[in-house]
Amino acid sequence: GTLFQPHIALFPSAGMGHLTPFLRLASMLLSHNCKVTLITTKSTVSVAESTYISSFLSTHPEINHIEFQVPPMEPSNSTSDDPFFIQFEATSRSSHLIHPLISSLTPPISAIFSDFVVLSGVNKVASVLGVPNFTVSTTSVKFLSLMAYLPILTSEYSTKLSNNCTEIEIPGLTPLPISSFPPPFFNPNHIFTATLVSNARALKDCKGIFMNTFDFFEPETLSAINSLSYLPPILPIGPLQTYEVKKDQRRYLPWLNNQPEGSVVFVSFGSRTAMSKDQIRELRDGLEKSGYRFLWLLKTKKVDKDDKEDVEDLLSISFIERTKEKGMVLKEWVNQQEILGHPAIGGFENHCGWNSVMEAAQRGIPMLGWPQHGDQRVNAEVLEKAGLGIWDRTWGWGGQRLVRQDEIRTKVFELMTDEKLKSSAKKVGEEARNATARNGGSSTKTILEVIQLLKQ
Ligand code: BUP
Repeated sequence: GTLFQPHIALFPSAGMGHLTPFLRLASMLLSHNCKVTLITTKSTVSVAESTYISSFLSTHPEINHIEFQVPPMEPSNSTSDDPFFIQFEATSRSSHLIHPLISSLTPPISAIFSDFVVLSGVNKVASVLGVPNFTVSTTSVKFLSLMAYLPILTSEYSTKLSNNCTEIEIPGLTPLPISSFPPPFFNPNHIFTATLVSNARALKDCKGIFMNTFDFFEPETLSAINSLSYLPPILPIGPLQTYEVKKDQRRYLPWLNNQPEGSVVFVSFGSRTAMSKDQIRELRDGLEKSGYRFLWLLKTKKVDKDDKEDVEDLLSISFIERTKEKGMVLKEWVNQQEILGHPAIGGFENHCGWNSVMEAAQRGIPMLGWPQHGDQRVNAEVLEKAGLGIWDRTWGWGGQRLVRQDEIRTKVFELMTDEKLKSSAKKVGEEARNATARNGGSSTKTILEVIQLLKQ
């Protein structure tokens, strides 16, 4: 009948990179008159996650919140000590256990939107409940296509990676350089790889895959992946729009307001990068030598609550003194969307986490990519091809080698002076805003079609 209110259960996985797109999607669903249930794990890895969840819930009391207690895993001789990977695996293994938590809700669930990392278990729950499960992918289409192919790839490593090949051919897609594969992918037993492989096998059984991207950004990969018979429809619905409430304590704002338009490099490597002290010093000197103004978000630990060192100790008081007119260094959570939207920002030096890429795309801010781990090198290829940014492949993965101050200075200079880059990034921004336009944007249409379907 008419006016049926679909009830959608959202189930994100660990880390801000995963939580963020889900909260943005939740806020969009609410604005389209859907009922939303948010499933989160009982304890989160980072403080940022729990802060975002509680502030989101308090601004949206109409949301039904379910806390899922993930059964602890037997202490094993794990292949990784990354707390996010460990949480991925634990949640992935037990995701089918959400069934009793959502089977008797009123009104009954009409669909589940779940993270790639819990896909396999949630597919089973969805099929018992007789509702569709859509995957929400938190990466580029190019990296998704690599993950989708991973089960085949890991079983064929011996033949594929034999004679020193430098690229992998995935049917229908442009070849991927081996150097862009996340290093754990070469070990099929690594928990990151094993978790992705088991969920990749389940991709074919979900109803569709929401992607935080837009047609203009990855045209070739999008059309190629849509022709692969082993995948459900790919649904580009990005860039997902911010909902974040502006906080009062933003001591960077008055500083930013005083900087000339387009003059500041915003430097941030996401919520999960632990940069070594040596590398931080090279970056510090490279930034200073570039002569550009900078707003630098400094992090030394993978998990926020472990990050306790002082800016002065890390960078030296004399550096802070010398650069106090030109630069600001922060060691706190900021509203990144708001910073990227500030007229003073002229460039973004970043790890190429997919949310960050989409946030820069939305504003047409040129990027200097410095991929650190995971999907980030593949993402860097994508954003370079789209005209949003540049990166230097010889810098390697985060921590692989010390990138010297002069290399950093040179690239920052290029980022801030390349006029061709500026105009192609601007074009990306226009296309991103077209895609998300309320009337007729391609991404808007795609999500509205799904909601419409669920309303019937
Ligand atoms: Br740090 C930081 N403020 O201080 P990514 C991040 N963010 O708003 P990541 C802030 O968190 P993965 C801060 O705007 C983005 O939406 C940022 O996601 C926001 O990278 C999100 O960019 C971070 O995808 O996650 O955190 O490294 O490794 O999963 O990509």
